[in-house]
This record gives sequence, structure tokens and C-alpha cells, in this order.
Amino acid sequence: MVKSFATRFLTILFASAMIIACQQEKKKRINFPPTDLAQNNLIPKPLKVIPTNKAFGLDRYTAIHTSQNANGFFEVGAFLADKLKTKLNLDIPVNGNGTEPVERIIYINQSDSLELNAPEAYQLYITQDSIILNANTAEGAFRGIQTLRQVIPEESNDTLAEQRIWPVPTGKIVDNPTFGFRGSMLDVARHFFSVSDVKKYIDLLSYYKINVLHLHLSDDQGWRIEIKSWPKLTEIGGSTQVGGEAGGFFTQEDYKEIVAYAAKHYMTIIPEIDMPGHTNAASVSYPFLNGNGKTPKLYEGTHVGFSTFNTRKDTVYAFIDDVVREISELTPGPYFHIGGDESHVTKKKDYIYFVEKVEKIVQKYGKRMIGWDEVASANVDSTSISQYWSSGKNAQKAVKRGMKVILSPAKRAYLDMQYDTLSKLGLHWAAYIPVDSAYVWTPEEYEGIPMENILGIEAPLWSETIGNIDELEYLAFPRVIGYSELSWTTKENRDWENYKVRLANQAPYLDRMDVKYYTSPLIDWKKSKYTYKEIKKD
Ligand code: TNX
Repeated sequence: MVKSFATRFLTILFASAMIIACQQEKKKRINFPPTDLAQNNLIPKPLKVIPTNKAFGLDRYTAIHTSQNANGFFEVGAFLADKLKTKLNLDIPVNGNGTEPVERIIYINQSDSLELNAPEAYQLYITQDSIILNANTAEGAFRGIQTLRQVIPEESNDTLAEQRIWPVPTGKIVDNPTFGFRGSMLDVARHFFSVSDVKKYIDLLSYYKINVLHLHLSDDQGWRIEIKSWPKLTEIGGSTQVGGEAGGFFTQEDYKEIVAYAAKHYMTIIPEIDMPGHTNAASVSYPFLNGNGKTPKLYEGTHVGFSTFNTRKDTVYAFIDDVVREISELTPGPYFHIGGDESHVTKKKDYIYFVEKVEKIVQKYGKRMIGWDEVASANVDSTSISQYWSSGKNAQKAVKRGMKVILSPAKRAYLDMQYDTLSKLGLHWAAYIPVDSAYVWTPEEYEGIPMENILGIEAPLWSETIGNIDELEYLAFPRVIGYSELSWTTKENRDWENYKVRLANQAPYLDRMDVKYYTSPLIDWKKSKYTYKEIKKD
């Protein structure tokens, strides 16, 4: 029998009412025990955190909405969804089509607010009903996403009924970094590291808002990047590494892949070709480059300071022009690092002549030159940058020239320094650097370098003593997490006692990421459900 129109209408009405009632039922706020945003595990510590002691329930009825037509915002939303999928195994729609059942929304908005008028600034408002992340730029939104990832607990509130739900503490966060340059360096020359190792390092660094990765691509022991116009650099110069095992190198496609992966994480890659010293591998490949009067041979040891380019030959500069051109074409970032350290067998006047000539080549290809602190002894431009690693005098010369300085003091910020006398990996020529002494210093007041000259901080990881990702992680973590805080957080907001609790709370994340960090006895590491096996080396 055909139903009357009225009956059908009533049925539809009833069904709709049921759906709405059900949705309202689902939308009910869930009462969590109080959670405090300020007690969380945020590193680097934001500028301002104002907790409101309730919780937003993140579950499978959560959706992400991003500003439409705002460059990069959808991708930032998709990045968050991807990370939530691996962390919580939840499929969270981004700008969904409205058919998904949704109770609570994470908004990622482009905002014109003047308060947010800085490239990496963001504000995060977490209420019981929604999360709102505001930023002027997608880069700012990306940094804010890292904060949100950190406040979402690693483990769900399992005491709650049938469906898993993650209580996110409510409150407001206002944030902006002290330094726009927050970096680490990886030496892929002494030991080579693969593209996937580098990508994992990028994943971990970007979680802590580090935005620069400097790759030390050449040294006495190896040349690690393909140069199409000079193929023997990698064929010969890339063939070995410290200890004599097979070396390796990045093809230009590999390097592009790293650059693109970094860009997705709003991270700049800085390529370094170290010259005129640290050039044995290049000179073995093309002996006309050599300037130390000896026949170069492949080198698998760890001494420094014995090699140099011939600084008075035009062909050497033609070679450097090709190298800088090819690498600059693959590098969207504004910097090219020429090394310039420890050129002990280059005469002083030749060194100065060399640095000034190479600076011009770098500028010709549209890049800003960076060099280790020695380069400030040449008459370099104020737009070039000096990387302070050991000499306060050189840092002062750079300041006099009006240059910016990157702070990488070996005594405080070298990731390859041993933690203490028991450390099996690492060196100790500059210092032993336990986790507290890596953190307790004030870059803003270091060696009398004025704040306006400081571009930022970089923690270099030299690889004479490390040959695989586990060993890399052991030296870098947890210290590099502290450098992220030193470069992002204001000095008023930093405090070792408070930091060490937040650091202890990183263990579940680091364990889930299978990071073989050094379990420093200074830290009361939080237990997690993931197993951790510290590497042991005899
Ligand atoms: C000094 S720091 C070097 C590197 C070594 C490092 C080991 C600098 C600019 N040069 O060649 O790998 O010490 O800690």
C-alpha cells in the first residue's frame, strides 16, 4: 500500500529528529579530570601559556578545517592529520565534504591580526568545544601544529567507555621565537648518512621547531654530492669514509628529495663545501686542485688541517664556480656555506685572497655566504655570515664588519662532544657536555656579541665517531632538544629545573619514534609503553 504523503512526511520528520538528538547526545561535553596546559611537555616553551584546566576530547569525531585560498594552510592541516594517524591511529578529515559525523573541530586559520605579524608567530586557543590555531603565514601555522602535537597525549584516556578519546588540556598559547635561525648541522662527509637517515633527523628536529639543517657535504675523507660537471668528485672522492668502509654520496635527485622534504617541514637546507682546507677528497679526484705540494691519497683517518686547494690558480676558481652554481641551482634557501675552517697549511695571505674570491662567486649565484669564524679575517661583506665555533676574537672581527653571527660554540653546542668521561662515542677536545651544561648558558649574552648581530644558534654534529643513525641519535638526543629551547624561548622563560621535567616527558615520543637517545642520569625519564634499548658500545 502506498503511504500517504502525511505519513511519509511524519516518518522523515521523526527520523531527522532522532538523528539530531543522537548527534546532540554525542556532542555532550565529556568531563575529564583537570588537566593543566602549563604542566605539559612543551619544548620549546612558548612565550605565554594560560591554562583553563578543562579538556578538549580528541576522538574519531574530530575534524580539521583550514582557511580556504590561504597558501599552504591545507597542507599544514594535512600534515597534522597524517601525524595524528600515526600517533593515534585516527582518520581525521581535512576540509571534509560534510558527510562525516563531526563533533569537534580543529580550525587552522589565516589571520591578519597585527599581533601575529611575524613569520613564525601563532596563537592557539583550546576550549572544550574547539581548537583554533591562528597565524599570518602557513609557516607560523606549521610551528603551531608542533605545539598541538605536543599537547595531545601519547596515550588515550582508557578509563573512558567504549571509544578511545584523548583529553587535550584547554587554554591559550601565544608564541613567537626569539631567533629566526634555529639549526643543527650534520657531517655526512666523515661518515655518510642516507637520505632516509636525514629525513628521520628532519622529522625529529622539526617537532622541536628547528628550522635549519646545515649539511657538511665535503671534507678530507669524502665528497658527498654529485656535481655533474666534475663526476670524479663522487666516483673517487665519495668512495670511502673514516675507518675505511665504503662511503657514499647524494645524487642530485637525492639532494632535491632532501630539500623538498625539508621544505615541507618549513626547514631550510644549507649546503656546505668546506674549502680551502678540508679538501683532500676533492684533490684526490682532481689533483690540479691540490695546493699542499704532496700527492693526495684517499684518507680514512680523523686528523684535520693538512689539506688545501691551490689558491692562486684560475682553474681552481673555475672549478669552484661550477660547484657553487650546480648546488645553488638545487638549493632554494638563501645561504651557501664555504667552510673556511682550520686551513692550517694555507698561507694567511692566500687564505684571505681565497675567501674574498669565493665570496664573490657565492654572491654571483644569488646566495649569502656563510663561513666558519676564521672567514672574518678576510675583508668580507657585511651581508656574509660568520659561524662562531671557537674564537671570540674572530667573532669580534665579524661584529666590527657588521656581519651576523651564528652561535655554535664548541664548548656548549657541539653535539659530538662526549657527555662525560664514560661516553663511548664522541670527542672531548672542547669539553665534556652533559645535558645540563648544554642547556644552562645564555646565547643572548655570549662572548659580548651584541644581540642584534646574532642570527641564531646551530648545534653541529660532526661524525668522526658515529657511523649509523643509532649513534647519531645517541649524541644528538636529548641535547639538541635543549638547543631548540635556547633558540626559541626567551631567557626569562628558561629554567633548568622546569626544563628537565619537560625533557623527561619527551620519553614516550622519543621511544615511539625509536630514537636511541642517551638516557642521562640527570633526567628522571618518564616510562612509556614503548620499549627502549639504549645502544651500548664497547
Ligand atoms: C673541528 S669545528 C672541526 C671539524 C671537526 C670537529 C670535531 C670546525 C669548524 N672544524 O673539522 O670535525 O672539530 O669536533
